Amino acid sequence: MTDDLAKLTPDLDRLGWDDELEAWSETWSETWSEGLQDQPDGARGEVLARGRIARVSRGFSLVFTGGDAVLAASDATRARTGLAPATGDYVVVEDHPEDGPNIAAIAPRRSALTRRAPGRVPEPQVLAANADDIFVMHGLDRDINIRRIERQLVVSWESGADPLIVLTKADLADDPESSADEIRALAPGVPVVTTSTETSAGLSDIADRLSGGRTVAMMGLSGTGKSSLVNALSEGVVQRTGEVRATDRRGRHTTVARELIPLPNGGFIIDTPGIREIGLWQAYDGLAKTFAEIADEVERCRFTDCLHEQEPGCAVRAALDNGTITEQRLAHWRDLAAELAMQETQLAEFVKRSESRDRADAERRRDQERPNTRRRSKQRRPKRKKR
Ligand SMILES: Nc1nc2c(ncn2[C@@H]2O[C@H](COP(=O)(O)OP(=O)(O)O)[C@@H](O)[C@H]2O)c(=O)[nH]1
Ligand SMILES: [Mg+2]
Ligand SMILES: [Zn+2]
Repeated sequence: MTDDLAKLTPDLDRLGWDDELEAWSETWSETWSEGLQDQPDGARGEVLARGRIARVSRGFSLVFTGGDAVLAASDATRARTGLAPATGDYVVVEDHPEDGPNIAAIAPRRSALTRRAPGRVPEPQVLAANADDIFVMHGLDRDINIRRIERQLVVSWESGADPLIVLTKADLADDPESSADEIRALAPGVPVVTTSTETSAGLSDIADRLSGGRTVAMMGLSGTGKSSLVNALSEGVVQRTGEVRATDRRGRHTTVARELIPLPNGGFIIDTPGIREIGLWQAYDGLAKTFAEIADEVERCRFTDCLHEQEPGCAVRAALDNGTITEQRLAHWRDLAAELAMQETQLAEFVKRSESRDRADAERRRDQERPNTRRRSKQRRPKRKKR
């Protein structure tokens, strides 16, 4: 935590702490201090700072406060509110006599880049909060994976921020503009820019997106040029390459944590390194926005539960016949919709299982409180047989 990020301390204004956040924190503080009145003197915390989370790692958040950056415990927040603090969150930090600095409150998020958390439990994970734009990044040094772009667009639209497709390493492509055109055709309504940190092509377009204190979150596989872009945009002020890095098994260097990086032009960029899989999390709006031409037709099908196969009055089939929808887009849309449907099933099962577990726990507790129940007598140790 003793790297350059902790030394960068943009003031509250620059962090985007506006009237709305001020009003939120005031309302919050009033309710909070009322709640504290019931607590004994020694257990009362006090507000230490307001700020924005620069990084979350291992139960701690580094918070830009305008003054010195503060390291605050995040786990307690999650336990108390069910919300895990995320990079980019606006927060109030409390200093507690026993627990030390911790995140006392998280402001309502204006956008939240959310994926399904890795692992078997169906739950969301916020990768970046309060971004204005999401850069969906792909390197022109390899074949473009359109399915990956579509998936990233679903997640981006769902976040509430606007996606922009950034094609990096334009210097390595024969004809970057024709690649951009191909992608424009497959991602209707999403701006596409090509850049190169080698030649500086397209960098001013990118910088414009970040001016006026805007926040951008980057999404892209390792090696697509995210860190290089940060270096180029920061004009050497923030040297990311070689810092805050760990060596992975293959001996390559990778940035390890999601970080909110202040840029000289007033903007912020959030790097999300090391993310290979973006699982969707209940991203119905995002899916509809990414495949708008299909979503429009689905609305017009005669049956609300139309599967767009052989049903009469299916607008999707009709649009396929007249060419407003392509087979490819429909197939990709079906796969992503199926992923969301599968998740609903998993979620329902998970809720059912945890409800029956809760019931069982409650029964066990009741039994233990009640003396002389069958369950208790069963626990008695069997008598040892005499030899
Ligand atoms: N030729 C060229 N190479 C680039 C460009 N941007 C990044 N690279 C190289 O691509 C590799 C991965 O870049 P990096 O920024 O670390 O990717 P990250 O994993 O997304 O952060 C590095 O070797 C960079 O030097 C570019 O615009 N042109
Ligand atoms: Mg990187
Ligand atoms: Zn239909």
